[in-house]
This record gives sequence, C-alpha cells and structure tokens, in this order.
Amino acid sequence: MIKTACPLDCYDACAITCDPERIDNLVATPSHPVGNGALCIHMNRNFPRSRKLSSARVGGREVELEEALDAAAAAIGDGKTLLYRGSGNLGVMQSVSNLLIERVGGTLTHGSLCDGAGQAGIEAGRGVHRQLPLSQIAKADVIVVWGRNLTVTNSHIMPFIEGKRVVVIDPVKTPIARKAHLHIQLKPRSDFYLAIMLARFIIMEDAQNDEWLERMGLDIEDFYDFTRSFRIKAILEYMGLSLDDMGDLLNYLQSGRVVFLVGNGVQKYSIGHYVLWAIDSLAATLGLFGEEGCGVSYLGMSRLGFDDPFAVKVPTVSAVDTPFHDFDTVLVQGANPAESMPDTARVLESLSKVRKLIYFGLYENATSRLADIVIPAATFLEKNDLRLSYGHHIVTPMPAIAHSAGGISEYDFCNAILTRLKKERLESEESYLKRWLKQCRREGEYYHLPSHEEIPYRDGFGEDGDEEFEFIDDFDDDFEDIRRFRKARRAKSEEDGEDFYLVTPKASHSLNTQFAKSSYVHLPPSAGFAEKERVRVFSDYGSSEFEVRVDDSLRDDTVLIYAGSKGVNFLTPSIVSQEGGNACYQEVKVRLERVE
Ligand SMILES: Nc1nc2c(c(=O)[nH]1)N[C@H]1C(S)=C(S)[C@@H](COP(=O)(O)OP(=O)(O)OC[C@H]3O[C@@H](n4cnc5c(=O)[nH]c(N)nc54)[C@H](O)[C@@H]3O)O[C@H]1N2
Ligand SMILES: Nc1nc2c(c(=O)[nH]1)N[C@H]1C(S)=C(S)[C@@H](COP(=O)(O)OP(=O)(O)OC[C@H]3O[C@@H](n4cnc5c(=O)[nH]c(N)nc54)[C@H](O)[C@@H]3O)O[C@H]1N2
Ligand code: SF4
Ligand SMILES: [Mo]
Repeated sequence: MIKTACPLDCYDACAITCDPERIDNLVATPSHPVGNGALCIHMNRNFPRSRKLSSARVGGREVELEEALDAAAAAIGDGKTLLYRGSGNLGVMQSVSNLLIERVGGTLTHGSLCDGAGQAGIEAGRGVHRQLPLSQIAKADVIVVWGRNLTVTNSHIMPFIEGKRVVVIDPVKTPIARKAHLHIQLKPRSDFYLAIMLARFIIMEDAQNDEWLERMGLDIEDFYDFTRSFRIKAILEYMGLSLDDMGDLLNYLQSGRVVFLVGNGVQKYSIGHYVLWAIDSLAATLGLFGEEGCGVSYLGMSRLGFDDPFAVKVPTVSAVDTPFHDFDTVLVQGANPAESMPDTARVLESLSKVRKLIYFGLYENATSRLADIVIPAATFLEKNDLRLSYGHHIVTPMPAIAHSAGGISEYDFCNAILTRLKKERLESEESYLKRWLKQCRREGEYYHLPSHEEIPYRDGFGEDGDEEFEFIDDFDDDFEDIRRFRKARRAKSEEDGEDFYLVTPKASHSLNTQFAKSSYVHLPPSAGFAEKERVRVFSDYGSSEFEVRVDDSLRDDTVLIYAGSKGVNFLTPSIVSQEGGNACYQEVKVRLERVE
C-alpha cells in the first residue's frame, strides 16, 4: 500500500492510501489526524470515473505527445508568452513551471480568483496570516461559521466542531445553518457592517477584553470611534437584522471560547479585504488571538515560511482581468479560464486574439476546446509531488504510484520545452522535492508546515510577533456604501423591484469546474417562478440561460447559481478587489426573464 494525498483544491487535503495494483480504489489513510476515515465523492467516485484527456492535439488533430510538445515549444519560443496557472492540482510541483517561464522570458499572473481579498484584510490587521490549527478549533465552546459551507467544502472539519454551540452567518440556509443553534441569514455583502456593529455593541457594553487588550498594548478608542461612524438603525435595516438578532449573536460571542470559521463566501467583493479586517477587529475586541480554543480561521497560507525553490522575478499581469490578447502564446496549466474566470464574454474575446493557446490539463473542458495545442497532464497518481494544505498543518508526500497512459507531469513538460528551446534544463525533480520537504518539521509519522504554531499570535502580531494588531480604521465602497448610498441605483432597483443579489457558492458534486456540471438557477419561492421553468438571467456584464430550482433556503433578494455551473460567469464582473488582486464574483445584481 502506498500513501499519498488528494490534490484537489479543498480545505481537507485528505491523506489517501492506495494499492498500486488497484489505483481506481482509493481509500482514506486510517488514523490520519485530520481525516475521518472517508474520502468524499470526488475521490471515491468522480476522480476515478471521470474521463481524462486521452490524447494530445495540435490544430484539432490527435497527435503523439512528442509532436504536441514540439508545437508547444515552437509557440513558447516565438514571441510573448503568458502562463495562466489555476488550481486544478494543489501539489507544489505545479509551480515548477515558474522556472520555465523565467528561462523563456515569459510572464506570470498575480492576484487570485479565490481568497486574495480576505488574505489582504488579514494581513492589514495581523501583519502576517498564521493558520489556526484544528486542535484549537476543537477546544472552542462556540463556533461561528461565517460564509463557509462546511458540510460541502470542508466536511472533514465536522468532527472538530461536534457538540459545540454553532452559529452560522450566511445569506443561505445551508445544511449547517439548518442544524445550527443560531442562523443569521444576513443580506449578501453586508458582513463588514455586521462585524462593525457587533464590535460597537460590545464596546458600548464595556464588554471588550480589557485584560487581553492591555497585554497586547492595544487601545480600542479609535476603533470604537470608527464603529460609531455607522448608523445603527440604517445598518440593521440594510442587513435585514433586528436588535434581537444582534442580542442573540452577542450572547454567543460572549459565552466562552469562540472560533470564527470564515470562508470564501464573505469576500468575493471589491471590499473583501475590509470584511476580513473587520471580522479580525471584532475578534481582537473579544481578545480571541493567541488564546487557547479561540481565533479566526480562514483559507490558510500554506506556503508561509518556505524558501520557495520556484520563486522567480518575472513580469506579471492580473489573474482576474487578464489581458490574454496582449500575448502571442498563452499556456493554460491546471485551469479552465473559459469557465472559471469572471466575465466569460470578456475572457473568450481576449483568448480568441491569442495566436497560440496551449491547454495543459487533465480534462476536456471549455478551455481545451478553444486551444490550438492540447497536452494531457499526468494525474496525481502518476507523478511525484508534495501536498501542502490551506485547511490544516500536515504536509503529505505524493509519490508516483502508476505510469501515465498518455499524460506528462509538469516537471517533465518543462524539461521537454526547455530541451527543445536549447535552454538550461531543470535540476532533478527529487532535488526540488527534497528542498520543499526538508523545510517541513518532522513530527513522528507526519510532516508539519514550517509556519505551524500550536497557538498563533501568542506573543503578538507581525512576522516576528513583535508588532501590534491594527484595528480597521477605513472603509470605502463604490458599489453600495450605505453612508453615501448611490441614490440612483437604489431608486432604480426599488422601483422595478427585480434586482437580486447573486451568490455562487461551491457545489457538492463538482470541484470548481471539474466533474459534474449543473445548469440551474436557484430562486426563492417569492420570485414567482416554477420548478424547471427556463429563465434568462441578466447582469450588467452578460446573460445566460438556466433551469429553475425553487429553493426555500434563499432570501427573497438573493438568487444562487453554484460555482462551476455552465454559464454562471457570463454574469460576473472582471473587476479586481480593492486589495489583494482578487476576483469579485458576487459584486453584481441580476435580473430574471422567463424564457417562453
Ligand atoms: N465540493 C466542493 N468543495 C470545494 C470546492 C468545490 O468546488 N466543490 N471548491 C474548493 C475551493 S477552490 C474553495 S476556495 C473552497 C471555498 O469554500 P467555502 O469557503 O465554503 O466558500 P463558498 O462555497 O464559495 O461559500 C461559502 C458560503 O458563503 C456563503 N455566502 C455567499 N455570499 C456571502 C456573503 O456575502 N456573506 C456571507 N456571510 N456568506 C456568504 C454561501 O452561501 C456559502 O454557504 O471550497 C473548496 N472545496
Ligand atoms: N462564479 C464563480 N466562479 C468561481 C468561483 C466562485 O466562487 N464563483 N470560485 C473561484 C475559485 S475559489 C477558484 S479556486 C477558481 C478555480 O478555477 P480553476 O483554477 O480554473 O479550476 P478548475 O475549474 O477546477 O479547473 C482546473 C483544471 O485543472 C486541470 N487539472 C487537474 N489536475 C491537473 C494536473 O495535475 N495538472 C494539470 N496540468 N492540470 C490539471 C483540469 O483539467 C481542470 O479542468 O474558480 C473560481 N471561479
Ligand atoms: S474532502 Fe477534499 S481533500 Fe478530501 S478527498 Fe474530497 S476533495 Fe479531496
Ligand atoms: Mo478557491
């Protein structure tokens, strides 16, 4: 039996045990500290059963891999090249292609489709983002699930929160919200205000954690003034919450050790960094950092503290509103930009102007179908790698278990291109993997991330723990600042009464655009549509058709289309968050039209 890890973009980074003779039968590694004995549907069904790309292609013609590599090398060696890498596989060896790009004088991307805005907000307050270990989550009394769809995206955390008081803050009545002690079904995009209001009430009641604030050398006066610049009545009305809701929530926040499990959902907005900064500031008001069983958990920075052998200094362009058309050659690796990036119409237009589009991936998808050159990737079972995790601190080596039928690893791909272009080849694959692994801390059977601390921020904040926490002192929102609400927009949407917020959380049966794809729009019963009706959904950026699912888990002002659904990103804007260079998938209102 060989041990490896699931490479999919997921909090859990499950450890897998596999019999090399039966690689379609993957099982969870028994007694792994963060697994609970079962792999999810993606690994026990979707991945083994999904049809991988069977052949390389050039200009629509199936060719031998070598011929496709010749064509790819010719394209990469001719003119300006952009590498657009996604998160189809989270092994560290994915980024070995940075070295290829450095050697061919190419361009990489900066920013993120995922968690960059929240990350920037955390850094604004804490200086550096250290992940809250699961062991601390397990010691909490109260768990506030804040915009994270635990049972779907992070199911292996469930045993760590069992038996605790659970509060869910989510505009959707998710499965975990239905089970929770309290569900605050707030208006989408209003979490900043909620965090600020909660902090204000706590300080107003003189219930801040003075002992902790003093120990950390923090003064809360300016922050209190900041929270008071927002009007209570107007804000409560805006969020759709009552004073009673706030009272209930405050009761939970003040009854024992509290952990916030914050997810991607709160920050898919231009103001995403303010949201995390405000949540962290609320946490600091309560003294939740550096204390046992307390803290704020978010998608962790798994590469923190590594001396990255693949770090390069090359030009970069935004990963959100990427100007593909500025390049002669675009190499897409482990990504499906034609579906996963925001503003699909813009993406397709921009990609259509690229001279040579190379797709290097595992599956046929909307991007592979556009590509001039298609290179099948080896699966995670067919190459050597190392898995870090954004949900826990355990690092898992991923040795090759099988030979690839027709795919190639990222490492071999880079060397194949470099050889053809007569550039310096890479060092041995083993040497890179060793450089990653030797920076991890060995603890018995397992390796730990170098950044792992049992109780982060015990002594203080910043890189070396000698800085202070910075409370949020700023807020600026062009989309919907309720202090200076754009009257025209409000008047218009109230008049025709048909603007909805669009939320696009992750689906249970797909992993971003991999595996099962649906094409449904979920509507609240009050929207007046019937199950299975067809509607066209419009935004300022585009439109797309969907089949209706009437869904009583939604607020009257919200429609839901799962991320990865066909057509969803025709509706989303390619604006970049104010900080963190992140996509803002939910910074959009939509209208509905029945398709007759
Ligand atoms: N099954 C499955 N698992 C996955 C993925 C997948 O595609 N499928 N994708 C993986 C990836 S790439 C990531 S980044 C993670 C993300 O996983 P999560 O952090 O769970 O993020 P989302 O599913 O995007 O959204 C989480 C919740 O936020 C809520 N939400 C939406 N808007 C708001 C808002 O304005 N405020 C608040 N408070 N809540 C809001 C949604 O209703 C949803 O319940 O999941 C990973 N795991
Ligand atoms: N509307 C909306 N859109 C979203 C989101 C949202 O919340 N709402 N979420 C965003 C988020 S959080 C993320 S992380 C992005 C993800 O977006 P992408 O990074 O584009 O991820 P996928 O759509 O899963 O596509 C990954 C591709 O990687 C390929 N692949 C898999 N394994 C390997 C491998 O080992 N090697 C290579 N070379 N290729 C491989 C597969 O062919 C797959 O099609 O989507 C974003 N898109
Ligand atoms: S829960 Fe996540 S890490 Fe575990 S097998 Fe499923 S996709 Fe992979
Ligand atoms: Mo993500």
